[in-house]
Amino acid sequence: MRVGGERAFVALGANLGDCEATFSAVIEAFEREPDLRLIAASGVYETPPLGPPGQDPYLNAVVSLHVWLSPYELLACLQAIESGLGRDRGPDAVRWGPRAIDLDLLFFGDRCVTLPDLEVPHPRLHERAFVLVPLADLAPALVHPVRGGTVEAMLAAQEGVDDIVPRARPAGWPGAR
Ligand code: A4P
Ligand code: MG
Repeated sequence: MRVGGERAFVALGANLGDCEATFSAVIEAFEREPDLRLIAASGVYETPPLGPPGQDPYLNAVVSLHVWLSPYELLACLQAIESGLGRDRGPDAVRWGPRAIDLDLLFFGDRCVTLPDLEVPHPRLHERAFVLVPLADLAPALVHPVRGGTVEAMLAAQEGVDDIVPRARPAGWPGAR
């Protein structure tokens, strides 16, 4: 049995193309990675878009992983999966605009990372119901290492939670464990 490693939480978001198929493909991609293991997956939710107007609703979910990678290596792995699934990061890509898939690293153990292209915990997770609702499926008692509150407490402070609707799990989507 492999020892060591860290527990990480990753948020999935998508609102372009066949988002359910994309979510299934993310799970398959994680299962192919030699240096991580999928531990659990939240429910899948339809959420109102945050960002520029005129976007379709998003599908959102969170998974927990056990990883034998550094935070930076995990980010590179997430970005490679995004690219493989058609994520456009070109100069025309709009911040908070529609995307085929967005994989955000929420937590990496209780580590705090501040690099030019990686901040962990994710700097906006505490203000996003579309992250906190699925995260609370997996880890309601998890404590934010910088802010100090639990996921459940951060969720209780959010508006718009009632607009987040559970969806049927896509094909191949794991059960919450
Ligand atoms: N980066 C830094 N820290 C991290 C981290 N912890 N995880 C850097 C992932 N990436 C991190 O990200 C821009 C850069 O952030 C990356 O190159 C990486 O080096 P991006 O994914 O290219 O850009 P973005 O997603 O447009 O920007 P941002 O600020 O990450 O946006 P968010 O916070 O991901 O929001 N509405 C709903 N309902 N559901 C959603 O999922 N998502 C967004 C995007 C907007 N509205 C949404 C949703
Ligand atoms: Mg992002």
